Amino acid sequence: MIRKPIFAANWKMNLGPSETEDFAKSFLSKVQNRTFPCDIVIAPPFVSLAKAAEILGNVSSIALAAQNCSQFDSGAYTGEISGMMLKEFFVHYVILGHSERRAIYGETDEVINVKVRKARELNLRPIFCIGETLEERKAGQLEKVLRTQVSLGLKGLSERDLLDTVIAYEPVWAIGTGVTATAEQAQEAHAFVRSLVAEQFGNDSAAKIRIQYGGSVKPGNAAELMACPDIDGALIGGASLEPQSFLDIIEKGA
Ligand code: G2H
Repeated sequence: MIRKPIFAANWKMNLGPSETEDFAKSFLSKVQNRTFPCDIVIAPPFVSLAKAAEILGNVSSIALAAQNCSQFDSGAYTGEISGMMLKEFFVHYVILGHSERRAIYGETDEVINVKVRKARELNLRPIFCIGETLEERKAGQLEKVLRTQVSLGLKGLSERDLLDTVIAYEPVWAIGTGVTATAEQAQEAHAFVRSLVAEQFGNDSAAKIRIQYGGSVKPGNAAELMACPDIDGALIGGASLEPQSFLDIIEKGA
């Protein structure tokens, strides 16, 4: 089973519309007329999606993602953005359950599961994030934490919806810290996550689902991480803010 790797730029709260224009034009000049053996996804802040869509929306090798979406369709939810609204901006993926959403905004596994199912209802592809904190890892709770996040977060999905979902394993202690999990640590966690998917959805689905690694991925460590058999691409924060750096990661890892 060959899984197509997926490299996604998670810009977080960086690059407003004018900076997005600069990035998109520069990135486009580097990738146009090229084909890649992987999917390339860019997740700007909501307010930069229109500019990203204007420049990159018709580039077949690139898809846009949002960094979050509401679990609701519409109504009195001040500050929220629905999945249906995102679709008007050529958004095909949505990052859900990122550890920053869990830790800073209190998103629970149950809320994330509703968002994942809502995204699929709207034919958006979730990039469903999981990962343990350093305290949890040190306390020997890695497997327990991942098991809970996977079983609750993916609950109720059909096989088809599962396979249109990407899992991003991001150990919280490696996020934005410059500390990356070793390839061995990452592979071990990815293999375990794949075994959890097998328990919940069967071996065939587990063999097909894509599991990205995230947490301080850089041009210098991408090749080693991506060479691991259960790692199918990366979710990249800081190192995706500059076009050449993001492209270097794709070229080294794909
Ligand atoms: C993890 C990652 C992107 P960074 O959050 O999701 O960010 O690459 O900056 O650690």
